[in-house]
Amino acid sequence: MGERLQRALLKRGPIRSIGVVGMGYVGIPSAMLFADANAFEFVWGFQRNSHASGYKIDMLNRGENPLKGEEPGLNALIRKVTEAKKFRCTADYSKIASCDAVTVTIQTPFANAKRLEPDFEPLVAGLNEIGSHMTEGTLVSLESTVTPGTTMGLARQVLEEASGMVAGEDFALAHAPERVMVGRLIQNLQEHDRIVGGIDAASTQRAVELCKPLLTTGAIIEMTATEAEVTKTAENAFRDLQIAAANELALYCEAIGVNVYAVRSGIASLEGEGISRAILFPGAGVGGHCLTKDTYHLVRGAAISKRALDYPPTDNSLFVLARAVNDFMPTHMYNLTVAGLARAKKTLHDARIAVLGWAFIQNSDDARNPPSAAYRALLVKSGARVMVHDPYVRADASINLSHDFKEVIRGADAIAIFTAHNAYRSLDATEVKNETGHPHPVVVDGRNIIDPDRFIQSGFIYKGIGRGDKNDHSIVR
Ligand code: SAJ
Repeated sequence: MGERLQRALLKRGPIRSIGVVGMGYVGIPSAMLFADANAFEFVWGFQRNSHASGYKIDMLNRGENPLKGEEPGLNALIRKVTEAKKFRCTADYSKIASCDAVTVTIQTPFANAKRLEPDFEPLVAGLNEIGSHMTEGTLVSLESTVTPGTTMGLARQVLEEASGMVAGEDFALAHAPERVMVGRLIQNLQEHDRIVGGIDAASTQRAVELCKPLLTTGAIIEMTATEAEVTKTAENAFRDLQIAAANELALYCEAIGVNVYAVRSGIASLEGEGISRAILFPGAGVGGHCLTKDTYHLVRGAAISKRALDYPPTDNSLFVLARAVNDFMPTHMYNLTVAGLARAKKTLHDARIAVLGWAFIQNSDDARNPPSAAYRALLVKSGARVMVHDPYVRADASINLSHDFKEVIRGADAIAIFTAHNAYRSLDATEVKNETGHPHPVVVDGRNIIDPDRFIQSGFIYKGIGRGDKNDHSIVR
């Protein structure tokens, strides 16, 4: 293994043309940066012409950005590379044949997280398309987050069966996981260190050749494909664990009657040699496409590995427990809402509730697994009428999601803040109260972005995650 691939790569020459499969939050910025790099001549963006996402093809080819949130630099870059004719989006996968390298940025959700059953159908479909069209000496680089063992296992198998070629001999295969956050996609792709792991040394070096031109301050970190898979899933599982610890602390602070944010900055003040205090922020829940599933990819990796995991099978994994704590937070928001309404002698039945924020993260239109969805479901089940506001997420009548803020809060018995959008940071307590038309509306702050005293002084009944110091305030009549 290796020499034959070396020869195939040498014969192919330097990477000039690239294919990016999956035009989403990772695929679009990656494709644009590849197209903008002098090292590369042309980039194809591959997108299935599906009912849900087919519209992106024409938008991108018109030089427009299908992503609606704040993404510094992305709009201009899309215009630049399409005008320069260095990028084109298509649903015609036969163009893969002309690509020296193909990256895979396809979603890898779980069909059933509890039973560790992933939904790899979109990934396998994409790999099949790539395998059926790729030519000798192509590099395939998986950027999607996958269960450890997938690159060396399922991905290699699907590509070999579809192409009739052998990984590590006729084509290169690597895992170079994305590490981007919505709101700073371009910056993260350029400045975060890039983990690159090939199935062999030649594949690793070919993937380094692909990733390096994108980096400004970020460095390449080489490892094996499986190490790269564990690194990616583990860094998200650790982040989820840190958030769960902050959330549990917030629940304790409410029970004890203190302000978790004062406690948090106290803890964070302990600095010095060898001391790191990465205490994150409690909140209304953890959403998105990453932290909500990558723990299960990591746990599944150990569960399906040929080597036995030396840990009592009945005992829950720490990471899975953390998932449960974070998944509980929307229910806690529900309980705070019920408690707040009770102080106004109201129940949820027939109450009007305004939910502020459907995106899983601030200043973005990314509404994958929003914590507010679980909260809304509980409210609807209790007979409440729920209106949803979000400045970025596409309006959606099925969940009463509107961009008209006043319409959403009009007549609201309670207002629940789920996303820390900038638009909600400067809410005027008196104006909001007048719009509700109630003497003592309830406000539940799930992101600690409003000043409790200003709302309490205006007559609100205030509840906040981790605000044990305020949650039993006396009502200002
Ligand atoms: N959240 C909290 N408290 C915090 C931080 C976040 O409640 O202190 C919530 C957010 O509100 C959000 C969710 O967690 O609902 C996820 O937020 P995030 O900031 O982790 O955003 P992601 O999921 O887009 O980004 C993560 C990042 N992973 C790490 O930092 C280890 C990012 O670097 C990854 O690229 C991304 O997952 C991914 O694509 O895997």
